Amino acid sequence: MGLEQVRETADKISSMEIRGAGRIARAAAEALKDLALQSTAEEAAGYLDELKEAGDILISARPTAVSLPNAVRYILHRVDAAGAGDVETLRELTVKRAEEFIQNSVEAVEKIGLYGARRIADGDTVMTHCNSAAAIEVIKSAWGEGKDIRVIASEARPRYQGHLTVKELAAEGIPTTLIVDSAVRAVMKEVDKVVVGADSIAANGAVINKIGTSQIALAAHEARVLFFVAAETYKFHPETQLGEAVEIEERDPSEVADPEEFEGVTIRNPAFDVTPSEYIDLIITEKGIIPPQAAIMVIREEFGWAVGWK
Ligand code: RUB
Repeated sequence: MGLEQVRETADKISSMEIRGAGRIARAAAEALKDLALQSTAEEAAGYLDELKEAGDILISARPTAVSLPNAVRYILHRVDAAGAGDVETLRELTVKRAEEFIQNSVEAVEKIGLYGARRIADGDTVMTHCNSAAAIEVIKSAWGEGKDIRVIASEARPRYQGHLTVKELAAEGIPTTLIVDSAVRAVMKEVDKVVVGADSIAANGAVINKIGTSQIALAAHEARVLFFVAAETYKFHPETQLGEAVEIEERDPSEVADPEEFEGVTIRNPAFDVTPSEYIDLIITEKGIIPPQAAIMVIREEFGWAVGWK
């Protein structure tokens, strides 16, 4: 119990049973809440050590989505800042902050849907990539407002998260087309807007998202198609303002092809890529729609306290 259950959540995140930056963040918050409820620590110091160890375990599950450390930090910083207290007080605070993070996260996605839908016009063809709850919320929200839209979604090899996306959109009755990732440029002339999610957003406005996103941005730029990113403010990466680079996860080659069938061949599987800010028109957050150049302001406002804080 306790840390064991935290390790189980971390394993589910690494294996992608729990995936997508927002879901990962909420799962981490839930795991810290459960740990708080189960902890048998008798002293505040022991309790805090256990909580921090759990935080480290969760953070090391996947490296690219900053939502994961940001969720852990949101809770731990506030519990830590409460200073010395008895275990019961710290336990209650942990539960309260974890629930608060989860609720804020759910509401943030709803707001992003609402604000983002204002940028989708009746008759638009919208392209999306991978499976982003925030991007999908924008599309569903526009459809819910009665806009006659259609979606083109790329499959997102090697894990095919695009399949989840097309099923979810088709279930809403939205006209949806599935394409292979390499068909993106060929169909871009039919597209009015691209909406994708984010795993991390750097201080310079660059967006880190599922591998293939930057190629889509390039094709959109060439075709003068608007490129939107839908992302909660906890996807902004505080350490990037101090020059830290976002780590791009390289997953197991066997997700791409069976290495035994390709003797002597190096198979690589980078899971994310970086889209520079010049290819991004807008970032839709729950606090408003901003140009990518304003990313630094979001980081200062949301995470001013976080720099230098573990
Ligand atoms: C998922 C992915 C999503 C972002 C945003 O990658 O790149 O676009 O995480 O998703 P993976 P959301 O499947 O490897 O986790 O908007 O749901 O947070």
